[in-house]
Amino acid sequence: MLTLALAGKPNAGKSTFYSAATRAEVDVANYPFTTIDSNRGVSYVRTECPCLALSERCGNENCRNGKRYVPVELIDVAGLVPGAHEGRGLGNQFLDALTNADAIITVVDASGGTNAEGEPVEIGEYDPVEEIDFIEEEMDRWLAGIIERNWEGVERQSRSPGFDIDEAITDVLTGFGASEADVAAVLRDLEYPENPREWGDENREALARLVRARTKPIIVAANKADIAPAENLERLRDAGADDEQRVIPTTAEGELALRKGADAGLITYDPGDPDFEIAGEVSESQRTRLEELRETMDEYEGTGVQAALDSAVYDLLDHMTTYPVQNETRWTDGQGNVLPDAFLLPTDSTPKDLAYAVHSDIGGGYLHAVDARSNRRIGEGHELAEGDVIKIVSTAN
Ligand SMILES: Nc1nc2c(ncn2[C@@H]2O[C@H](COP(=O)(O)OP(=O)(O)O)[C@@H](O)[C@H]2O)c(=O)[nH]1
Ligand SMILES: [Mg+2]
Repeated sequence: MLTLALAGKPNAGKSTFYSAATRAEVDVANYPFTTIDSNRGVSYVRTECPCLALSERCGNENCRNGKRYVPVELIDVAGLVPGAHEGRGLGNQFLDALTNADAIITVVDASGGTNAEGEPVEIGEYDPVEEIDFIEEEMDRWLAGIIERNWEGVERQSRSPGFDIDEAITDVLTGFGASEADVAAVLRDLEYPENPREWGDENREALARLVRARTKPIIVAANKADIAPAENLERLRDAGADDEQRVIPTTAEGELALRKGADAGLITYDPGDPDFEIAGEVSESQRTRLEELRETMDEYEGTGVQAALDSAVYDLLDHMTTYPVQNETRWTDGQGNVLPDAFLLPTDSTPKDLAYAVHSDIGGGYLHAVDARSNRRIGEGHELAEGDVIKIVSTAN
């Protein structure tokens, strides 16, 4: 499963985002509880279910009237303060948790109502643009520290014949989730001395920055959008645009309220909807709060929480949703369940990649695949697309 980690300074709203995003909304049969442990849970990205093309909705537990929710893992990690890479605050605990992440959602307090340490200040007093930079920098410097501490080993290896710098650096970085292909790609973009003994801090820092950017890309949730000065959100977006970084206004608190309200039957709302409807008996004060929230949602096309998750997976990580089936006419598995599974794969994946994602035996015995929408056989090099429904023919099924 893809893993997203929530990063940010204390009080930015990470835990609120996490609670909202991991709340059991859809029946999660395969995951008895959405929380794996205190800070690791199952969340969902939302996409259009292919069943919209059928005469009836699929009835899958993760599909709500054509809104398909596909599981991803979400980690809520300790707050990050300036100096975390040197072990300040819960820095190391935070940074170690990153190791498992495919992408990072940096939650910033867009209201500017908390300083760099997360302590309350007047709304608008702290500049959240600084927050984006310092959090990224803490991660980069932490990784540079790991490289630095292991550099002696690289130097030692360089004395033996057949030394390969890509391999040696990969050894140092595998624990961080970087593959040899990642390291090779990064080293291609980097100018560095051939002899590891001639590397300086600046070389290791540049390496760390590129490896982090490649293996832990960041998307920014500009949180507390409900109370943030509009000007802050604009500046955050501008700053993001300069760095080619996606910035999505969110109100985690609003999303949590909506999910609780929907669970209690007070409102109708599916995560990611741009709006909600009041369906039950609400008090005057609840109504006022909801109407205020609606204004924020009107402005930002929803609460942004689902949008941030979706954008992390579909845009930042460049993934798509594919649906393996056994019966290409009915789009079912062997038990007659319609569109039983959804797999998130990189957008350049082929039917064979999907076969391997389903099971290594299915991949190993891959013969060919059929596009269930067109009922045509597709070639081995064919790249799948979002929403593809695919029958895999394999010696293993
Ligand atoms: N106004 C507003 N407050 C929020 C929002 N998200 C979180 N908060 C509040 O910010 C404070 C810190 O939130 P928390 O999730 O504990 O932050 P964390 O330290 O980053 O995990 C709490 O009082 C939350 O209720 C939001 O979207 N809007
Ligand atoms: Mg927290």
